[in-house]
Amino acid sequence: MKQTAIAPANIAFLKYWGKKDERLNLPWTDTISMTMDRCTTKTTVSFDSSYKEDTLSVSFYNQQKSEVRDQKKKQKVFDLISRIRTMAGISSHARIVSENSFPSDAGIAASASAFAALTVAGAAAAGLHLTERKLTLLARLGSGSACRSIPDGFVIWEKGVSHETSYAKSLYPPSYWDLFDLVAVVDPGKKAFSSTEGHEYAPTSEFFKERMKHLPKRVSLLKEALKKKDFELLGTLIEEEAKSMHAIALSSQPPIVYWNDGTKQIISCLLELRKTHLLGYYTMDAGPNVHIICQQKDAATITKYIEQLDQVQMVLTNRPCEGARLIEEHLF
Ligand code: 2P0
Repeated sequence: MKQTAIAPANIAFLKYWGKKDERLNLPWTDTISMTMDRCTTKTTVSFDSSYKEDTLSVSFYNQQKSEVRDQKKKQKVFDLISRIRTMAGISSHARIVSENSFPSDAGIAASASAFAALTVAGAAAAGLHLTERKLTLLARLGSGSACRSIPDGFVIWEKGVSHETSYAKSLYPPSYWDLFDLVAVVDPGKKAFSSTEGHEYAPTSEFFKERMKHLPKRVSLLKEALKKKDFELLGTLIEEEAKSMHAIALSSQPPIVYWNDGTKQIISCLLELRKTHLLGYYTMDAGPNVHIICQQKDAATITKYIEQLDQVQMVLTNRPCEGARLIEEHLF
């Protein structure tokens, strides 16, 4: 059977950085994120006895479809498909075709949206009827952050203590709060260290244990900020968390420096704007691009300022959205 799903990327307010269990992608802390409507992956999966092997092709916005050359990533996709096959008790091979809504040179990690869409389409194509919670467990095995792209809007990934207990769920629907994530792209290039390497090195930082001490309090304050819609508290926590994660990366062995001149230029600009009560708070993933979290009323003005910076190549405007879901339109 053939099924297609669409899934958004997500931006972590509280970060997954370091794995308690590398095989199961179990995080050390609960993490909290927001889905991103402008950055999505659409994936069609079909299982058919006429296929001789599993195949995968991927395309980005405005580009031709191509084979995935990164063998490790490809293997992770096929591993997830094999797991789905086993769960469904089928033996046919799969054809997987995937399309990203954002340009490949935007420097935005596609693994969260990609594995979320693959999980939802793959499970349905194999005839499985899984709960949202079970889908998040499966997506997590493909890529940790992908579990947060299955539920809607504002999402928590409970760290859990085992495969069954490390799942994601929605805290609030997308319409709960008019927040924006303006992604200021400063470097579209491939990063020197993958997230998976960053996770592996994180515990070597002398500050890792210190970070662990602060996380439970930050998790509860962040939940509080969301509950009360306290934007200044939310922004302050988001920035504290981004600095904490990047301090770990910088001080790990080997050290990882994700920031570049553009990152610093944007942070300086946001701090200047804050003096004029224009509130945009920064966070970065495993790369130099800056996600600016702001309220709807300020999004256009902040975008105008950020677009004028010489290091900024483009700004992608995202709002919270529904999580991964099946759609009718197939890619082949
Ligand atoms: C996060 N990141 O919470 C953190 C912040 C990047 C920076 O989760 O090895 O692609 O596939 O489980 O999920 C990116 O790491 O890692 C990530 P794997 P993943 O969003």
